[in-house]
Amino acid sequence: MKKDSKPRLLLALTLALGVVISGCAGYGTGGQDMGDDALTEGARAQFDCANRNGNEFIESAELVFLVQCGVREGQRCGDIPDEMSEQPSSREQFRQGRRLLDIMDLNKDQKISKLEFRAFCNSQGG
Ligand SMILES: [Ca+2]
Ligand SMILES: [Ca+2]
Repeated sequence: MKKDSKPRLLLALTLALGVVISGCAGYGTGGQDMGDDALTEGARAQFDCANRNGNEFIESAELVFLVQCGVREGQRCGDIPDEMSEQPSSREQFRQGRRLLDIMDLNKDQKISKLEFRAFCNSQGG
């Protein structure tokens, strides 16, 4: 459920990268998530919550999850709602998601990286 398609090239790349990374960072959780250090615990939880396919980005298809995971314009990062019951309508979630992409997507590649998410969280004061 994690990795999708594009097997070989990606695998080769990952392996090559892994060699480089394990060379200079022989510690940590052994995950592929470099850059996690950049996020506070709560913000990271929200990022992971929305990042359904487990890659390094929140893509446009995942924007509604970002909203469902409690990310709001003008609110501090880190609060995942306990219940999903008090969610805006799906149309509203979609609208807010697009708005969040607008705000966060600094390099305009239509997806939100962890760094962009961190920048957003910092600007929200948390
Ligand atoms: Ca993703
Ligand atoms: Ca981006």
